[in-house]
Amino acid sequence: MTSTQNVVPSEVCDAIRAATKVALMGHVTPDADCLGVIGAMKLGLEQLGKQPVCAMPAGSVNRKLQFMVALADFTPGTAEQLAACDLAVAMDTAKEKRVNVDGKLEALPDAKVLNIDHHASNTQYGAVNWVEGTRSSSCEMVYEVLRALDVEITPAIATLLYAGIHNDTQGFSLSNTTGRSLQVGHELIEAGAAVEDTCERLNRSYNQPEFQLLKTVYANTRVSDDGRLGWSTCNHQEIHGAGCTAEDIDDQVEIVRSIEGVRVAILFSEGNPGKIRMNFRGERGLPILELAQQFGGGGHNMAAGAILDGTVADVVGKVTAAAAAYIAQKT
Ligand SMILES: [Mn+2]
Repeated sequence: MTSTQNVVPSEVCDAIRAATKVALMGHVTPDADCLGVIGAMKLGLEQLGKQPVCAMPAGSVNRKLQFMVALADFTPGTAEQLAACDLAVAMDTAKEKRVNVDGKLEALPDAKVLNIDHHASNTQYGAVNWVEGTRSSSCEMVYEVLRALDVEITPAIATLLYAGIHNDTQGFSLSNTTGRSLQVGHELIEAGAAVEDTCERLNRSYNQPEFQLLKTVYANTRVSDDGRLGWSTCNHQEIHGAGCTAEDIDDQVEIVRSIEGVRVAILFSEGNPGKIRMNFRGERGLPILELAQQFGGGGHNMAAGAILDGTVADVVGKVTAAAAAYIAQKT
């Protein structure tokens, strides 16, 4: 451990130091960044003698990411345990309504809310907020917090945080990769992060249903005549027919963005009947957050999401028209 940066607001550390029972929560449809912060914070707070309670409504973690739950060794807290917390740390979650807790923050009436996040669109819903839209990941921020609290970065903590940074930067390959994210990655490896095993689990461990779904996303990919808009779809039948669920959809939008010339990539998925989820990605310097916000969504400048009611065909028609107009306006 070499570098320390005095970047964490003192209120963040003060809120954690003052707490006893701490609820740890991320966003619905948890990804590796979300599980990384929950797991690393859980292990770190135990070192400090706190009683962390992880919020994770049953069944919300997909198969591929179960290893992170095992690594952090947590069982989801009960409603009673969550309600007894005096601090709620919401991480990687841009809006209060995206918090992955049954009953949302009202389920924790006595808890002060600490909001730690790297989404530019974060609504600052905490009593204490540390939001930095230029950070690669929430894991990078929680690393700074744990260092500021003098937590020992064990191999398990390092692995959890590395997984989140790796995933949110697509292996340190996206525009959110900064010198600091590489430096934190370096320090996590020095602390014993299991890089090869983790990245194999994240990127090279599809089971047959997940691989089948990839084939569907490839087959359904379309590109606009000018080559700047790409999209794909997977409807309810295709997802469940492959043996997958709504939780298994997220990174497949990378297939669409990988096409040369595509500036906006969208994946439309119907994990739950009539609810069309959209994953938006901006490529080659074109941000898509404003586009996602046209449909009530949110996220990052270059990666965002939204959900609309309807059929896949209706939503695709409406959203691709808006996306084409958006590209014409912005480029
Ligand atoms: Mn994230």
